[in-house]
Amino acid sequence: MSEPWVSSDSIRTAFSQAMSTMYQREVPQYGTLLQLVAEVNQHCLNADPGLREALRDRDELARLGVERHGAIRVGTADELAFLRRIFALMGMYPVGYYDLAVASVPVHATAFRPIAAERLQRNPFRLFTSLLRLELIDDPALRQRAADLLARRDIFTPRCRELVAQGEAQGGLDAAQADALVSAVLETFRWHQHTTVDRSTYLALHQQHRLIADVVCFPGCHINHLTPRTLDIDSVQAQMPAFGITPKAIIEGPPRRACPILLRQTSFKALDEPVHFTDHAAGTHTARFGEIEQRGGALTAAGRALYDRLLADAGSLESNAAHQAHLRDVFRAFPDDHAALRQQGLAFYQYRLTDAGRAAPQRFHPFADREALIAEGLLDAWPIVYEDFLPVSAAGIFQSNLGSESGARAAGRSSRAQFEAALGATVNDEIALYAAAEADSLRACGLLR
Ligand code: OOG
Ligand code: NI
Repeated sequence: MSEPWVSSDSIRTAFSQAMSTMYQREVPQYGTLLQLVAEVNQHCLNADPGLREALRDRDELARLGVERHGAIRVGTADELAFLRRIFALMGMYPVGYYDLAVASVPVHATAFRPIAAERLQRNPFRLFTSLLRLELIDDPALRQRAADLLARRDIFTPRCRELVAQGEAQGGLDAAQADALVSAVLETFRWHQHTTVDRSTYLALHQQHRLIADVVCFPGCHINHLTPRTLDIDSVQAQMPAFGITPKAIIEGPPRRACPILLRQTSFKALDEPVHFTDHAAGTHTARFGEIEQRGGALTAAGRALYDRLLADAGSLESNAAHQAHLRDVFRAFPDDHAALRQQGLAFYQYRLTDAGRAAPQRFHPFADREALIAEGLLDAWPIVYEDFLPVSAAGIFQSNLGSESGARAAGRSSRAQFEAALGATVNDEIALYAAAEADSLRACGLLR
């Protein structure tokens, strides 16, 4: 029997394409960044036929050009919880908890993303979604003012609310409803030149923290960046100025490595955009930017602990060249070949039988020596791509747009339980997801019971 409903994958794809088109129109520099990334990716593929083959072999080539992620920021539990319901219809679920208060940014966050490997394969789009922590505003009058403004707004259209309820009741959306949902959601994420406050309220909130003004003073939660994937982030960073784009000072995340791990990111500075206040005063607001990312392998809890320790030891230097050189030094302590990463249990891998392996089924059993099978060409191991975010990097991205890139990365109190209460659900544990994907692949090879 054929399902009357459109698949959540195709709603997510339509949504991410519509967001990309809208954002290129709203932020023309983002279109330029996309062009630069496409050129660099093409260059990498031409220069390295082995890489092209490996990507094609894993069905990665076709999705190389599509956006990987975007980010939004909301103000209330109701907004966050309703977003969760919208994204569920698009096959995106909350994964991970990110506390940015540790970096003096008054938000905590999750990423709504596909979970199953084949869903990520169809379309990997995800949204980093932050919730403002009003309790971190110390002036009580201003905190109340912000809460009142948030209580008064509805960032979702009535049609959007209706479609989500319908989708949940039916267990899906038909083609016309899916189109209507995408259009309705765009309305929430588009840019609004007209703020909901007078100039002095904006300035007071802005002075408390620029992010608070960004979340509280608008009728929607504008998408603040989109992020394509690049095969060579160092090259894009170096070429940005020639394309009229000013990059943030340093590339966040681990250094360039033979075996890339986790996630490297850089962005261009947010634009000053004209806005209008309710008292007819005019001003500018700085929120929206463009970002690129290069993803490597997912790390186990042990690998992640090593990464966090080395990153904390390294600190961050002013110039990108000096920072990267220093990182490369510090990260000598992180093994950089796949066999070592596997044997020391630092990274997750996807296993599969080679043709020769399929011809020797007796070699595959739970006690088999995996590394020997790999060495003999019977077993293929490929790093599982890290699909999540990094709190220190996210803080660096936030801060580059708050004008304080070297801002203190002080400790604060984390409140995952409070975030989950607002969300109305628990967030998935990303490490458990990678571990399950690795275990599934081993089981399919007969290497695990
Ligand atoms: C989100 C910043 C975090 C990333 O890629 O780490 C982020 C924001 O600025 O709202 O998107
Ligand atoms: Ni981002």
